[in-house]
Amino acid sequence: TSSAKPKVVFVLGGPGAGKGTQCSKIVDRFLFTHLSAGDLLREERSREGSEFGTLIEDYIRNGKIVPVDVTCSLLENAMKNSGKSLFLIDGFPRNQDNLDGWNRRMSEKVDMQFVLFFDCDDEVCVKRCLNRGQDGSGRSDDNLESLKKRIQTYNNDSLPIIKHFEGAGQVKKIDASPDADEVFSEVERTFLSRGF
Ligand code: UP5
Ligand code: MG
Repeated sequence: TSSAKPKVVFVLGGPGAGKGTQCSKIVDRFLFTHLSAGDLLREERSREGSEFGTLIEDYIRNGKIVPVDVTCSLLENAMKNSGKSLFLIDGFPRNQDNLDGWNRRMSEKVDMQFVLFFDCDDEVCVKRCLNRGQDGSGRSDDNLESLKKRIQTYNNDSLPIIKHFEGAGQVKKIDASPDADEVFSEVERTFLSRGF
């Protein structure tokens, strides 16, 4: 039956909008498992014997979006291996290729609940990522050159996907510019009101 399918919430928003920060707060408060597509790609990049390591590093450094089959396989495996059934999918789908691949491979296997969209000005996003880089994130894309490309990719490729979900009435938009606790209070209300 459909109720036996895993439930998925897509968590979207610009680079540095606070997707990861809010997802860890959601996990502390609700019964969700957090799967960050970016984290899974960074893990795969450094996995010994991975055939995708070089490709992933090139895409990430240049703010380009990795071909969907790579990302979708990582997400599907992570879902299976977790043994869990309630997922936050953070940072995916972020372009049409991602959405098409997901629809082809996964949409029948899960129940997508809604899209949590963290809305934040580009300047705030860039500043947060640069600060994180200066604090020693170790991320090869937390520099101004990569960030310009990440923001451009977000505006050109990812926002249209969010618009697509908005048109289908599936988006809960949250102002991501206040401090993280204030953002979370709205996030918490959102999940509570949906019965989680
Ligand atoms: N911070 C967070 N919230 C704050 C707040 N309210 N006020 C002040 N500061 C706040 O936060 C970023 C920084 O801001 C942190 O220092 C935090 O303390 C602070 P974070 O929660 O990490 O934001 P997040 O939105 O998760 O930012 P992230 O940099 O992870 O977003 P991206 O979407 O850019 O990164 P991701 O890891 O998802 O993807 C990286 C790259 O992987 C992509 O550019 C792409 O090349 C590749 N990728 C794919 O190809 N396909 C995918 O499906 C996914 C990724
Ligand atoms: Mg993140």
